[in-house]
Amino acid sequence: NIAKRILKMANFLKEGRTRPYTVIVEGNIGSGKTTFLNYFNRNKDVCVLAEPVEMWRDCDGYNLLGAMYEDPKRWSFTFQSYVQLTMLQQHTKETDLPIKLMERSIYSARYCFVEQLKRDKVLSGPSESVINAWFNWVTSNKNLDVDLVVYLRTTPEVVYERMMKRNRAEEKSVPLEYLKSLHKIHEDWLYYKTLHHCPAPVIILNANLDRSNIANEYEKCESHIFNKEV
Ligand code: DGT
Repeated sequence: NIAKRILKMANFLKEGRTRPYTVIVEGNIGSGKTTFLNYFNRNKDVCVLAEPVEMWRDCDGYNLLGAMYEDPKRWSFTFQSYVQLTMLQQHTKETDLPIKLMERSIYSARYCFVEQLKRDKVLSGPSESVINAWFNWVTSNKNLDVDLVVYLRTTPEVVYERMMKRNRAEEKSVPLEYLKSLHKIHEDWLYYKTLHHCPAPVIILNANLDRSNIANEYEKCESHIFNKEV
């Protein structure tokens, strides 16, 4: 075990990395990203960055997540701008640990959610252009590279049931149709790779499994994360 650790560190130093080996965890709403992160939280080599949902619920006292679901036409641009900022903060957050594990990314915010808002004609043309201009600038001028994508693949009906069960106040009115549509976008982006650009190699896990059976699936990607190879 110690030898493995030393080897890993040596590889890390050899690569002369200026940033940690970065893994992003993607998947539909309710696909189990938080559970996945918690599983790896116990490892002392991993800096785990959960999604800043709490910040979205309280930006100077404003619940932007709630506002976005209540009146998407009015608030999606505001919400998306803040999501993009908080994701940028996560991507650029410094750590001395060799591995960084992030819940979602600036990429899924743009490639999945902004895409969805565009398809639903919720974002106006000018609003979309401003979001895109920011996205294009930061992704070209800052190092937001990732090394691995873990795609928690689910079916919309399963995640809809989970979402209803967890009963987050803001998500009460989210229909199954929305999850179906987001599912398709995730599939096209990370499974079929026909939509936008995939920022790193992808590992696909069956995240329909319930909590008692999911550990085996998680173990599948443990070696990819810790040996840092795909
Ligand atoms: P998990 O652990 O897989 O159950 O993850 P969730 O469902 O807690 O996390 P996530 O990112 O799928 O979604 C949290 C809430 O925030 C959910 O209502 C969707 C929403 N959300 C996340 N990112 C964006 C975004 O960029 N745009 C929009 N419109 N909504 C977003």
